[in-house]
Amino acid sequence: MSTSPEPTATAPKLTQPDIPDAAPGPEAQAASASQNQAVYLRDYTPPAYRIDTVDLYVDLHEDHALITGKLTIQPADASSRADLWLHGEALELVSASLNGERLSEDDFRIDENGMLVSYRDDMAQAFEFETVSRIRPQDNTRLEGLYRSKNLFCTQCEAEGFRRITWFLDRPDVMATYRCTIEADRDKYPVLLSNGNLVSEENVDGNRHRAVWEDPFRKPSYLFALVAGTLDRVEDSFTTMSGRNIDLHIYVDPGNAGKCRHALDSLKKAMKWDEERYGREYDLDLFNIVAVDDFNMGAMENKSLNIFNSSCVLADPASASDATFDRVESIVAHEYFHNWSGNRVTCRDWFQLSLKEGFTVYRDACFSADMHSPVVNRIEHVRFLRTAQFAEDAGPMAHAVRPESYMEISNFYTLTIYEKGAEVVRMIHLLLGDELFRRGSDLYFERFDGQAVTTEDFVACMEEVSERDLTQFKLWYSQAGTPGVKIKDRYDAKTGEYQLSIRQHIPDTPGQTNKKPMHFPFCIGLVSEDGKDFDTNVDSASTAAASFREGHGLMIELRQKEETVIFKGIPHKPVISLNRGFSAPVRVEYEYDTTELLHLMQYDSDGFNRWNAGQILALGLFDRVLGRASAGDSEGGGVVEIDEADKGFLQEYSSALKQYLKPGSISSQDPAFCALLLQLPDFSAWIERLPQVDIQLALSCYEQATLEICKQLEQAASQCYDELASHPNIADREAGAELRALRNTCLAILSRLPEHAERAWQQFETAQLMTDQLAGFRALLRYPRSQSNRPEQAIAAFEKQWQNDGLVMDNWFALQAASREYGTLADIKRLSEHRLFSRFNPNKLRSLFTTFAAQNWACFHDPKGDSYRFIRETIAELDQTNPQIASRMTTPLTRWRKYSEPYSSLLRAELEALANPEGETEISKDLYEIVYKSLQEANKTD
Ligand code: B3K
Ligand code: ZN
Repeated sequence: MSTSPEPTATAPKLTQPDIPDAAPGPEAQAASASQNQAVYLRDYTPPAYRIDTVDLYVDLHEDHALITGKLTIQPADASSRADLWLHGEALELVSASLNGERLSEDDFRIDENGMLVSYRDDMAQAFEFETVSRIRPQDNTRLEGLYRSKNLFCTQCEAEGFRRITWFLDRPDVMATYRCTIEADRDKYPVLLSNGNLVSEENVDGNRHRAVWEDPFRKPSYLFALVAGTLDRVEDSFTTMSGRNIDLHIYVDPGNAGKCRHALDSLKKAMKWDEERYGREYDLDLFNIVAVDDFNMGAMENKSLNIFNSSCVLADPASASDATFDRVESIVAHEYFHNWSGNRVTCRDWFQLSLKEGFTVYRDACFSADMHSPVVNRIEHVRFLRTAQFAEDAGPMAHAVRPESYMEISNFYTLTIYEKGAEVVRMIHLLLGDELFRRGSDLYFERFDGQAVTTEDFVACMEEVSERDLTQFKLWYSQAGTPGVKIKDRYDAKTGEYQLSIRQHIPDTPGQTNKKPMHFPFCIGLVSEDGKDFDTNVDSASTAAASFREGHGLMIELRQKEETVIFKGIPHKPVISLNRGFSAPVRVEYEYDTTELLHLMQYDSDGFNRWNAGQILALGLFDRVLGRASAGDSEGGGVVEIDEADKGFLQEYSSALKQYLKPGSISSQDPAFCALLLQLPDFSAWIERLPQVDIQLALSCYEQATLEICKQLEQAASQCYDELASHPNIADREAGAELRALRNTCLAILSRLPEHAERAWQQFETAQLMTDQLAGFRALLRYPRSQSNRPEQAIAAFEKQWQNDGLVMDNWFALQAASREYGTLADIKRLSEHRLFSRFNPNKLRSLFTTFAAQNWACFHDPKGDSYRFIRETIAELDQTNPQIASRMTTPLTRWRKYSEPYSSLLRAELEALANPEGETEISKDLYEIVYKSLQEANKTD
């Protein structure tokens, strides 16, 4: 394959994408997206048949499983005489019968997407359709449908995995009640689980047993689940607001029962919170969670049988970091919240995915905010959104919160659907206020209970209760791209009038140009010289409506391309605090000077904007250093240095930061909030804002600028680090988490400086909690071999200590993969051969390869292109076993337009190589869509 840095000729497979302009015919429509065809929202038609009941018999054996699916079906319209389409992939049909009569091969047609049963008269009313098929869960490396994870059988059906278990109309608007019988060897698979209630269990011949489960709630097929294996069970219970007792069970690999307490506590907190905040009570008598090691994502909300990646359930203080504890809490809550936002009320089609995901992320974010610090939680969410979702919105995969089309729905479990979708719900909440939002969500849950609906239906409930017209607001669902909001201000000292001119702009994205202005809440404050907010009197000459929102201050509603807001009676020029609490997911552009930002950093009553002011200051420094290095201002050009003006800036900026390092301030301020203020923007957060970037030059500028800031903070950070060591709560898992966040931020600052390797080693070696051990390890991995042998010692010691704990070892792989010193391409290759690494385990693949490609800027973006080639070869290989993982791993390559030469052409060449595999190798639909879209000309409409 070509390794040339020059772009190769346009790839033939990509110039002829099989994307129809016209609506696909009914069969293709029913078949969803067949190979490389797009499905369009505009083509949605309701199914021709309903499936009312499903009776599954799953007979599990070591080398195959036999699935009998008995469906009661009826036509949606008895006069339609339509053929019956059923999805089915990788199924070997043994027999099919209709109303008890075995069908012959003339009665149906099978292709790689499913089966088309010819119409006959007894399909005009309810009929029974039964299939028997053979599948091979043991060979299912895609981890979709029914598969094996170690000695366990388990399922993952969302979005389109059920069709890999049995023939079915596998779309979310087909809702049925399910009965599932599982039969398996009694010794190997003592635990047999499915959705709903256990109806019976019995032994059968041949040392086998079976269990029958029934779920009384109608559900789409993507919520079906099944588990069979040897598992330990941890039990608890919850009493609902109406006094019902719910059994809570977590099933884990033998030996892990001691790591479930936190997940159980989180579940109970989530159940209570949903009752209090949304009036939603759990509806069955049993709630099960099963932890599995091989899982493509975090977790899955199957009705009453959530299946989790074990990394999102198991937590104990010695082996799980504080971040893991928080992640477990929020994912357990997220999946539980889906019981209403997703399961009881589900999506009509997959274009509506954000209906359940955006809303549920919003719900889990509010839950976590209530459990911990709201401001810290908000900053963490926004930091992630601005870095990763904004990048997605600016890249080739940009799509609306409700996309118009897709080839492979698995590619649309994106940050836009999840995180931006959550921001959209947050904005509705803000626009309506607490009371109306709650009335709107009550109406939504009550009106659509048991139905499969759309984002339009959700917004309509909000409109109805508030008597507001949200037509323009709904553009957030249909227009992709991050709006920019440019602000200019003018103060007139004579009249005391302060005027804001606000202009919004929504960038073009692939397939979408000339966008309309959006409607959104924009919270602002006018900060006076003494640091207090001015009482704001908005003049009636303003074009935007203004109102007050508890906790957010003044909320302006922007609707037009240009708006003017005038404030009266302002005695001196204020410092404007914009988009408080990140009230809208937009890019704000306003020319602040350093003094104003330092003022906001110190006084803004909005904690989010205090943090944000500090970030803008650091980003400004990075921009200036890069600007000079790129322009060659410094002698010889390309030289990265801090100039005299920056030195003054560094003094001022670091003394503002130092107030968060004063031990005295720790008792008066939230230490986790202080930690966030002290954390400089990530490299990726910085470059996301830049139009095009020379990666290695930008990286040098970033390293140099952060080093200078850290030097200024060294003494204060060192003192703060030492003093926190003796804080009485520092080693307490729960009460000490925020203190450790600050202390480990100090360590991260110090680890930029050569003198502190020993301190990092000390922490690493003596740590009792995983948070501290990992922070020490991460800090050590900054030190080059030439400076210290401690990092090598730590790598060996960590492996020795944790080699029997796969989840902890994921960190070991990931931290090395992200390190510029210990994550070189040679290291990555060596680690990929490590005895504890597995090419079939998604956690391991993400830890090593995805971390390398997405976070190791120094080693991945090697100007010779060797790392790019290695990752491309890895992706191509993985595409043959697990296309979902391969497709996700491709994201860093798709950003090729963002980088200057030679990186840009090198990345593009690798994408073209992916599109044109050698020989007979076929590329998956998952990977094809990503590669095709990222090579398509920017802004070309489909
Ligand atoms: N709904 C699942 C995600 C399914 C992803 C399928 N490729 C987890 C969640 O968002 O809760
Ligand atoms: Zn979800």
